[in-house]
This record gives sequence, C-alpha cells and structure tokens, in this order.
Amino acid sequence: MNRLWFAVVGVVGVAGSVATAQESTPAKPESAPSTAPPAAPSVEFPHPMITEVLYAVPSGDEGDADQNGRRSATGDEFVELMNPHAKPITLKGYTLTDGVVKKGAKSKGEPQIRFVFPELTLKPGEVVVVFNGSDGPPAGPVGDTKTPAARNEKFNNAYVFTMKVKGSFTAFSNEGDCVLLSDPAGKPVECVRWGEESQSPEKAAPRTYDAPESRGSVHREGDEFVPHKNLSGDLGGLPFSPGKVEAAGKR
Ligand SMILES: [Ca+2]
Ligand SMILES: [Ca+2]
Repeated sequence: MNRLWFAVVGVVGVAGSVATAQESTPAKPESAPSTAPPAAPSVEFPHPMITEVLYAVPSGDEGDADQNGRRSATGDEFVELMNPHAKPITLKGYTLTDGVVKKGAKSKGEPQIRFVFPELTLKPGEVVVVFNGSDGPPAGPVGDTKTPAARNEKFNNAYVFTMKVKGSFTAFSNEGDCVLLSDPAGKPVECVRWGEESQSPEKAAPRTYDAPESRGSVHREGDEFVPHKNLSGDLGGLPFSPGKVEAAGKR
C-alpha cells in the first residue's frame, strides 16, 4: 500500500513538472509509469501530514461521516492525517487547533478547537481520523486525547479519535477558519485554511494551503486541497473518505 502511495505522489510530481514546462497543457498521465521515482513527501520527517478536512458537513443522511447513525453539522466534522514517510512516526503531543479571530497584529482569544494526540505510533502509510465528536462517539473503537485508539475497521482500519467537543457550536466555521497542525514543541507544521480570512492560525505555519469551498470535505491531491467529489482517483464522487487516502483505499 505504501509503495502505491509513493507511486501516486510520484505521478503528481511528474504531472506538476510537465505543467510547468507546457503551461497550457493539462498534464494528467493516463496511467502511472512503473518507473515513477518516489517523490519526497512535502512534510518533513517525522511530522504527519494533513490529508483531509471536513469543515462543512453535507446535509441529510449523507452527512453522517462518523457513522454513529446521525448527521451532526459539527459532530461529524473531522481531520484526517497520515504518515507519508518510509519510517514509523509517533503522534504523541502533536496538536490540532482551529483559527482565532485576529484584530491587528494581536491574537484575540483562544482556538475553539484543540486536540492533543496521545501516544500512538503510525507506521508508513497509516492513517488517523480525528472527529469533532460533539454528537457522541463515532462508530467502532475510538480513542481520545488520553486513550490510544485501536485500528477501526469501520474506517478502513485507520486509528479513530474523538475530540469530545463539548457543545454543538464548537466547531470549524464554514465561512472561514483553519486547522493548524503543530508539533509537540508547539511549532506549527502545516495549516489548511478556507473562506474569508476572518480567522487565522495562532502562529503562521511554514506551509499553508488554501482550500476551496466545499459542502463535503476537502482532500489533499498532490500538494493542494480539492473538493473531495472532484478527486481524480477511486474516491472521487464521494462527499468524504475518513480513513482512506488515495491508493490506501485499495488495501
Ligand atoms: Ca454522525
Ligand atoms: Ca480520506
């Protein structure tokens, strides 16, 4: 599976360089060349990589991303991460936070969302999903900030966590917000933001991705975020895919 992931990243890398050479030609290779060189992950070791964010939960039954039997505009929100490296990484102490309202240069207030990972080793290619959880726990075995998660077969054997958010209004803002991944020392790693710039991360991250508007998740494809339904692979057409990352869906 991991080799497949690197093959996919490699293809995207090739497509990117072709597009640079021939600006007007949409470069989409029809099939993966078997000799595609492994591309360096865009996130440096030993950091995990954000692969998907559901900040605008679809309406109706389709929105039940956490499979607990109910659609919740906030409880079904999630952030998905994976280990894109060839070696295991540990998640203990990494944090996910949302944006804060900034006035001038000074930060006002605290993030509404803050999740700190407990001890967990992620092997190469393994995936973690962190749900908002304000509407009760997601299906299957679920960890939280104090309890390690087990593999969860409801989510393609990813490790699933709940933030156990209190109150149904504590969530990502659909209109404009962000999710910031910081390392155990509090140093920003990467940030995905969307909408108006009404909320910003506590600290600027070395990599910030501007995600599009999307009812349904935004998912990493190569080195950008696209509406999940527009993904080019097997997962395209779906509103979201917690636990599945590109080729990982085939394992
Ligand atoms: Ca739900
Ligand atoms: Ca996914």
